[in-house]
Amino acid sequence: MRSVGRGVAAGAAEVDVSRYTFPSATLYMPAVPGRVFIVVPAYNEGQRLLRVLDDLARTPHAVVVVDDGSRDDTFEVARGRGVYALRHTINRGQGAALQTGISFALREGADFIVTFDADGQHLASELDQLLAPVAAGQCDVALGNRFLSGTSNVPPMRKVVLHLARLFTFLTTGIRVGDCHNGYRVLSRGAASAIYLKQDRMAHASEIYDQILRAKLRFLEVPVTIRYSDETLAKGQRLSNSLSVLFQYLFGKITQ
Ligand SMILES: Nc1nc2c(ncn2[C@@H]2O[C@H](COP(=O)(O)OP(=O)(O)O)[C@@H](O)[C@H]2O)c(=O)[nH]1
Ligand SMILES: [Mg+2]
Repeated sequence: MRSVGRGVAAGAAEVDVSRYTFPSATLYMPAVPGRVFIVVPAYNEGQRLLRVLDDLARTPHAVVVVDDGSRDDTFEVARGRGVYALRHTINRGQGAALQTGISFALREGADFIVTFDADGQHLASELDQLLAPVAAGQCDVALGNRFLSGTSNVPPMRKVVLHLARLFTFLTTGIRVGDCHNGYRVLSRGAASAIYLKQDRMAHASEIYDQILRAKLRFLEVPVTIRYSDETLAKGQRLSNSLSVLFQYLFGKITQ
């Protein structure tokens, strides 16, 4: 989207670049009022991460990969792509990887923080529609919802797990969210500063709603596509994990 040349891209603002190298060129920037950092938690994603970074390279935003102690070449893939590459020396879980990336992005001056999975289930082409309401100040947090889009091929068993998770989140936090285990989100700087994930593993997905409520953050749900393939189904979360996530969440609440 960042391009040097003639013609006006839709929704883009013209920037005077006469002080840059090519005095006659015009630079078009996307209409996001601030710096966007895309945080990508990654655990043993190797070649899948490579494809995700190619997809994200089409956006003009900074990318932060947090390798969560992978045993494969995930870290080398990230480093080879010239993105920010952080590494946990041991596997700590998706919640911890997200918090590491969010803290880093805040420290680097991010105005908006996107969370984006490393396994190819999210589409970079849908980022602008998630960013728009946060950039326009309509909400502090935009949450992806795969059930609003009609373009996600969610397998029936996954639907059951996700609806149980939704019920659980409603019973424990009172918050009504249609797709509470969706990792595609955008946070304003203020929202990201108000949230601190202490649940290292998957229970952070419920914990984040406690914090959204406590900090009185305004949220909106935005339709997104979640792509399922044999590869992602073989490695993703299953019903059998749900009990352990439930236990982690309740244990975290008691001990916090
Ligand atoms: N499963 C798992 N994923 C992790 C971990 N740390 C980071 N991640 C990343 O978190 C994202 C979501 O994980 P995934 O297992 O695909 O969950 P699902 O898409 O919700 O079924 C992926 O980008 C993973 O690479 C971890 O310890 N376990
Ligand atoms: Mg996944």
